[in-house]
Amino acid sequence: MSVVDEVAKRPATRKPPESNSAAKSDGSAERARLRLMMLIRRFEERTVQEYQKAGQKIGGFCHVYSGQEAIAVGISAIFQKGKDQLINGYRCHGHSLALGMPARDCFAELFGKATGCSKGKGGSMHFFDAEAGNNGGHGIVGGHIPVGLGLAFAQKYKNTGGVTFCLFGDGAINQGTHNEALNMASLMKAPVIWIVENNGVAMGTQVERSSAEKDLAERGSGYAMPHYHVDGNDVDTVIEKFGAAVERARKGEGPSYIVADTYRFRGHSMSDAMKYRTKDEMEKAKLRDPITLYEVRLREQGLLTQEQIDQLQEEVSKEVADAVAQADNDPHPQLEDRFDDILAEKYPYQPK
Ligand SMILES: Cc1ncc(C[n+]2csc(CCOP(=O)(O)OP(=O)(O)O)c2C)c(N)n1
Repeated sequence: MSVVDEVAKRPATRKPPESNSAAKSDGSAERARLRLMMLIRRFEERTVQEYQKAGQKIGGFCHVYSGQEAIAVGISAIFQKGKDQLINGYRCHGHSLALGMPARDCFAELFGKATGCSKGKGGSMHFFDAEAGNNGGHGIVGGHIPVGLGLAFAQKYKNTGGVTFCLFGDGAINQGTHNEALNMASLMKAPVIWIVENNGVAMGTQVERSSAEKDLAERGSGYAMPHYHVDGNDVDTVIEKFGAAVERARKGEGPSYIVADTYRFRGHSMSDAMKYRTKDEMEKAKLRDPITLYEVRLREQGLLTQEQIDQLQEEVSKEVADAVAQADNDPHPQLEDRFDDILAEKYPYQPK
């Protein structure tokens, strides 16, 4: 029996939230969300293939997002462009696609091309789109958390009505930056949503071995802010629960701390053989695949047929294949431009 059939057999664990209910919907938003999750998955699986090609087509570290798609897509459903901000760690492909970055700009960045979103100089960990409010991926674990606070402080100071989504992994919550930023955010009532993407493991270290307090949401209680877990594999739940935190922040009531429990299907980065995971654990995780769960739900609600789902899959595969072909044909940056955009001012050490 296929995983899809097996998931379909199981009783629904929850009803979709009211605000998102099929009765009130013509299904177009739900179909778009499923398509976006599929696009991210296909993008990531193709990234793995491209990374493994000879000739170092993709240089440096590369961390894929397969399995965590419901979080990025849920955020994109409530993110207000032109108003809200997002900042992330290094596992940043999914959020960038979800906020509308074209797959071609992403592949071009991975391939080090001048047409990439960071002009080919950032690579996998530095997908950026300032205009879209995407303040990008950051490689130092926990390093971007205070920057997220700064974005939120600016929103409050300038009274923009926007909120900041600041995402980080379970491995980042033991950094000192996390403590300082949460404390200040609460004192300032900054409009920030702290989001722990808890995939249970930091590189190969299980969360039980790195955090003394096993209930990660409890971290928020020490800073007097609402704190809770959500099922990070259920896109409807993400929209509902993150949406509540966003409303609170927009009303000036301050930050929230949300732990989105999820799973990553691939290794930490490309060089990870995942020896810390058992076959049994992986098999169980497949039954909670966010894309399969949503496909089953939309089929049950009569919003999509299996044929239409297959059609969506074909569409995203083509979109990804076309993006790779375009990025392959794009030029590399010019040698004389190599020091541009490194610093806001002119790079002082430029060789003559
Ligand atoms: C300050 C710092 N220490 C160590 C590293 C090496 N490192 C890179 S990723 C990582 C694990 C982070 O895991 P987590 O925050 O859970 O994110 P996930 O990969 O699960 O998304 C570590 C220790 C780093 N990049 N920065």
